[in-house]
Amino acid sequence: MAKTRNYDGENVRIRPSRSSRPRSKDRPDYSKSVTALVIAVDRGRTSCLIEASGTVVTAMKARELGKQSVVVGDLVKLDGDISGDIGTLARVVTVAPRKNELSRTVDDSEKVEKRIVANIDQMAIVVAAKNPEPRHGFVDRALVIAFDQGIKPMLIVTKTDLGNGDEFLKPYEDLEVEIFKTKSLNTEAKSSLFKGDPLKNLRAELTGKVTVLLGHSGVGKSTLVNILSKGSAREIGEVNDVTGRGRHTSSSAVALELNPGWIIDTPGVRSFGVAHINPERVISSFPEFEQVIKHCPKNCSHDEASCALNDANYNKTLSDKSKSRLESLRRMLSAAS
Ligand SMILES: Nc1nc2c(ncn2[C@@H]2O[C@H](COP(=O)(O)OP(=O)(O)OP(=O)(O)O)[C@@H](O)[C@H]2O)c(=O)[nH]1
Ligand SMILES: [Mg+2]
Repeated sequence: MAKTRNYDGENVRIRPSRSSRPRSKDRPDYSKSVTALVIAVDRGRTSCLIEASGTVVTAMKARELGKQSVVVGDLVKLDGDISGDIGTLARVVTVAPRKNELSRTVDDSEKVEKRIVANIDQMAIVVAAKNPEPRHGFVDRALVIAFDQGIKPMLIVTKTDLGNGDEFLKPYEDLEVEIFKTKSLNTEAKSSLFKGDPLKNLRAELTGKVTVLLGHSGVGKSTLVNILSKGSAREIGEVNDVTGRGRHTSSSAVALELNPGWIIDTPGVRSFGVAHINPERVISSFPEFEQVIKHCPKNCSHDEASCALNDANYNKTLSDKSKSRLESLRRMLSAAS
């Protein structure tokens, strides 16, 4: 075990209080610690993959990290027992700066946000064509977050054996967001209806990337990852017949290997935190409107009558596609406010 704390000997029962912790110049040297990828977090325990050796190590956050969160997708440094043997516990001693992160709101007042994943390349927003019913509000909020964080979004419509989802998808057709449809995933493995690989296009899009699946409970995220990732056995839950809602079967996020690439299954989210969205970053995903927005009043929210985007003459010049995209942009900006 690396030499980390000289006060933690077997005979010492009382740990020094926080205030008497060693000052930074005396802190342990972590330069020899090992880099790992966090692939699961469950009640304070993290599963970390040491990519160089393929070992999965269970670790706890070191006290020195304080309030710093450790989430799936984080690149961390591990110290202590990194053998990965059953019963051993390593320590997460540092978390590398994140390129992006997603959080969900914990309570209905939407004040408390809990980080769920970090360092992702793509966001797959999963809705079911039916059971549970898809909701535009959810998709719009997820899209806003993706655009704000610079994460490529895509839409996956599951359960298209129960409905085609076309009506629901209309507002997203002109967004240049890829849409994938899946059906009868729950019976696919047994069904002889499926010749070849019905998920071929989706697999191609996911290969070599880190993709997070986000969606309401019961839309079929875990069902999907079980098919996409060999060796995954995520538990699957029924949708309640009376309420039409899922049962929140998955309780924590888990990254599963795609070889190459990762897919992250998350628990069904009710809502996202959109409090810190930067409208300018969202608009930058719609470059055709950047020019006209320069004529907006100072500090324009782009959700007000005097916004340049509302100019009647300007709107007359727009193609049908641009009109539809502008409508989407507006919906997203108001979803974020
Ligand atoms: N008809 C139909 N049912 C499906 C399909 N995919 C999944 N299901 C069913 O939908 C239900 C919910 O699936 P899960 O995979 O547990 O859903 P989830 O999104 O992981 O839910 P949470 O973990 O609660 O967030 C299960 O009964 C699945 O069998 C599909 O393509 N068609
Ligand atoms: Mg699940």
